[in-house]
Amino acid sequence: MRTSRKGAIVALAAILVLVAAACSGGGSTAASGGGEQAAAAPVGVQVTLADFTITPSTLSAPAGQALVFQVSNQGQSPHTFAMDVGGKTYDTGTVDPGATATLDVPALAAGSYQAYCAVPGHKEAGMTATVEASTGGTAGTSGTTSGGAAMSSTGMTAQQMADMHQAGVQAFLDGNQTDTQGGQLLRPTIENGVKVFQLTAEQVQWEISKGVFKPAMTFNGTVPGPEIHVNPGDRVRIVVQNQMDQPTTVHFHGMTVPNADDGVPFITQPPIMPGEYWTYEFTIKDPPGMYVYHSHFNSTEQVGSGMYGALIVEPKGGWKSVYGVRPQDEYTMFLGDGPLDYVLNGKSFPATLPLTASRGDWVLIHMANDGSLLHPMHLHGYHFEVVAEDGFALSRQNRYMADTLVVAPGSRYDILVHAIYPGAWAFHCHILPHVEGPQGMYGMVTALVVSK
Ligand SMILES: [Cu+2]
Repeated sequence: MRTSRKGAIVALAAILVLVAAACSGGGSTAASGGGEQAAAAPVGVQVTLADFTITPSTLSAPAGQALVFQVSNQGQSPHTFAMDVGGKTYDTGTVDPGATATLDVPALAAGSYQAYCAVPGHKEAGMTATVEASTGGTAGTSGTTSGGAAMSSTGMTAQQMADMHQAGVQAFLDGNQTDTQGGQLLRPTIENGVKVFQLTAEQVQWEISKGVFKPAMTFNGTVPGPEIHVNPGDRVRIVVQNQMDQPTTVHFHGMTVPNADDGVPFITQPPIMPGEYWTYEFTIKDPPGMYVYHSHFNSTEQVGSGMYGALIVEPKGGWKSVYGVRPQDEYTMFLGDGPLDYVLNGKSFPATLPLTASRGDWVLIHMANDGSLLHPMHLHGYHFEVVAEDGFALSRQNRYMADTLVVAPGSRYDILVHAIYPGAWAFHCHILPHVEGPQGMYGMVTALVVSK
């Protein structure tokens, strides 16, 4: 975290914490019983280092869930935060005075673990803490957490809950949580006037949030796969190489294509077996808008694990020729759920990227849901205009304003936001278990950040 941004971050964090609090009223996600939603996201644990203490001295954590220790050094000396688990040492490395770091620790079995500063002499000087990993809501029964404060039904103190929410928001606002991003533009080669795109189906470990890797099935190694941009009338060839250990096919969702290029195994083509390739070729007959390519083989696993990408038919005269205004900012937002958990563009909050705009911009967002659940996407502070459905621009009288748009599996929408209100405005799925638990926000949360 850069200190120069600290004031702004704290202010934005306050906004988003308020936002989160407003959204989270009502039923809580049960901490006991280890529901699937709770198991999906790593659990943040707040740690403060000083000269020469670790606070709190007893760190309560759920057993059986990946942990992310959010470490802040408020001392005058460099320190580390380290833990020995099963013969392996997990260590942040040096955290300078005033700096922060995170330490990812895989799921722990229930029990007590020692944590310490690994700088020589500091452990002996008293820089130790106990990590109590427990199942269900029994954490902290000894009352040894900070101040011996009362536990909420979540097994955390109110302060711990607030701290974890804040840590997630800070990580989001710090940005660049993961090294990878999906949806990058795929450049074609031109062969005799045909735009040729190369897609490779491959299995990778995909980082959905910092330090949390999931086995993914991808096009060209990313989730979403790369973006294919074409114009009406283009002749397009898409060569799909299968480097996975199971067959696949590719379907061009919403596109008008010859039947033989529809990508359905044993209806229009044989599956593309491992090591083989298949060529799809067609002319773009559909109007400008958002379309999707995705696997059509073992789809629950393959699409759920990331095999989808945007196929954008761009108007030759720019989007103004279709929607009447010229967008200064253009984003694609893929909704996903399933084996990769709840993700926006293949990332779970806080690793999602914010949508940024300057005040007064028109922001065009192409939205698509390639998950298996409905996701009502809600933008705070604004009403947006729905200008296209399933790749077809709506007529003037059929456009409509909304702040919450239910995006069904397979649906696409183009929406326009006139970014006239500065600030960080949360933009999230409103099915609450997809976005927030006792430890803070996760999953399908991002923000529209409008500069002044
Ligand atoms: Cu949702």
